[in-house]
Amino acid sequence: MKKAAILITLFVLTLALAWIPTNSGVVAAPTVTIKQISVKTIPRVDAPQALYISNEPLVTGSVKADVAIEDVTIEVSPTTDGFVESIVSIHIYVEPENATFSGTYSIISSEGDVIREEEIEFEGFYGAIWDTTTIPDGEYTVNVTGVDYLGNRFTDAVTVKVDNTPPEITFVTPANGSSLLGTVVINFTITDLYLETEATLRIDAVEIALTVTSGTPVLYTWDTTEVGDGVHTIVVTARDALREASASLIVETLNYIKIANSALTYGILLGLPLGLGIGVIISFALAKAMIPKKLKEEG
Ligand SMILES: [Ca+2]
Repeated sequence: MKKAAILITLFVLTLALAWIPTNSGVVAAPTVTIKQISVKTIPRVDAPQALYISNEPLVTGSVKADVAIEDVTIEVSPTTDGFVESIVSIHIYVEPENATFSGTYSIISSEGDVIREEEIEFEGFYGAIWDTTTIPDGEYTVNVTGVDYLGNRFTDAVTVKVDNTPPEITFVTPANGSSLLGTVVINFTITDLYLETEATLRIDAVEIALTVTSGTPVLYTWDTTEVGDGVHTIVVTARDALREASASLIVETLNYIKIANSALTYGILLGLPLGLGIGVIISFALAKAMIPKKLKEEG
């Protein structure tokens, strides 16, 4: 019916243009150019078309044909195991690629907050940029919903985890720069929304594997007498899905210096009286030996 209506319209237009007289009474040849006719109700047409009323083409032009959509796909990239960070791309594809899609795409948090919602109409491909640094880390779903010219409804969605924050490591004990003796507790906490459970504690070159939970204190008992006196480095390394983070302390152990100092102190404390005692005995012995000799000389 619509096709017939278009043909009738073109025919009436032809008659109207033919009816216009010129000053000389001669009917001028009409020049009509229609650059584009959008025919939305005819069956699928894949190539430019010409409309004919008689043997000669009266009007010509391209007929843009709408094409039924077969599928719609939405993608977020780049992703790593479903995680995204920083600035990412949102790509929406329709198949076939010359089909026109009209609808919306949206980004919704796991709590239901609508982060973004935009009306879109495109043919084949649509691209957008998403800066994830402006929103909290968490799970988000990117949706696309729309229709083709036949009213067929299409939707697709992809869920990603946004993680722009490296693990945060906080030491409680020992204090950075402190001097340590004997057994001490290395106490620290790691926090991250998507913390990997495997972490590492390293004391100088010795690595200790730990299982950690975000926000739960980690206590490691360290016998500092097992290492020599001097400066030591304590490093904690933790990971989330996208990166690794470390924090370190520098401490000094003084066990053997302390022992040596103690020995020296005890030696002095014991040695002084002992020395004095021996000195006194020697003094008496000398005096005893010298006094009779002196008396004999005087006698
Ligand atoms: Ca993280």
